[in-house]
Amino acid sequence: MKQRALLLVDLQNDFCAGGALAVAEGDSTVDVANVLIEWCKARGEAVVASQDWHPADHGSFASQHGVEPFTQGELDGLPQTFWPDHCIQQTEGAQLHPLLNQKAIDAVFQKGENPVIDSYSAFFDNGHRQKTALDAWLRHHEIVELIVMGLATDYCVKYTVLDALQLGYTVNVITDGCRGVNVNPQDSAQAFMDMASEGATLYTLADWQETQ
Ligand code: VGL
Ligand code: ZN
Repeated sequence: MKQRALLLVDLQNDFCAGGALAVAEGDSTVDVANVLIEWCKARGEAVVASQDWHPADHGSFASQHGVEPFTQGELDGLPQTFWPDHCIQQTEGAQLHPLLNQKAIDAVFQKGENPVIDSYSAFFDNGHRQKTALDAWLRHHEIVELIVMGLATDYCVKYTVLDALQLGYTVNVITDGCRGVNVNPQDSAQAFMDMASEGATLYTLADWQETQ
């Protein structure tokens, strides 16, 4: 049987209620994650997570440039949205959500450590210059199909899914396990359309459980 893994994207305190870059209803994704974790574990499938993990002086932070959060600029020659300081290494905000069933996670892959470039995808930085260990880990475990959900729909989920498709994985996205930043109101809807048009299959959790 082909091997499958659940990939939980950035289910961290700073993207949830009270966090530095809180996403509306971000916390609601944790219940979906815990259901999927049980579902995957019951089938012997792997569970992995990504973690946004920035140094305090990360170049994606508006504070480093003297500009307001959510403004647009450039970083390392790439267009960049400047964010509030978030997911700083070793801080509470960078920790995975306390209600997430973390014991069940087989491996966590950190990203965004390099201060001069942002890293939305769990696989590569935004310039595709450096790769995390995630692809090698998945290949080592002969995983060819992913179930992806997490935060945020319009940034880290979207770019993780697009890279996974380019790397050749079959990708299923659980839409109600995702929430977006929505700098523009339609960003999450557009992100789901982009993922689907590149080849991802979209499911609600209920659809997924019914059809698999
Ligand atoms: C994210 C903005 C900045 C995300 C991370 O996890 O989607 N978004 N850093
Ligand atoms: Zn970040």
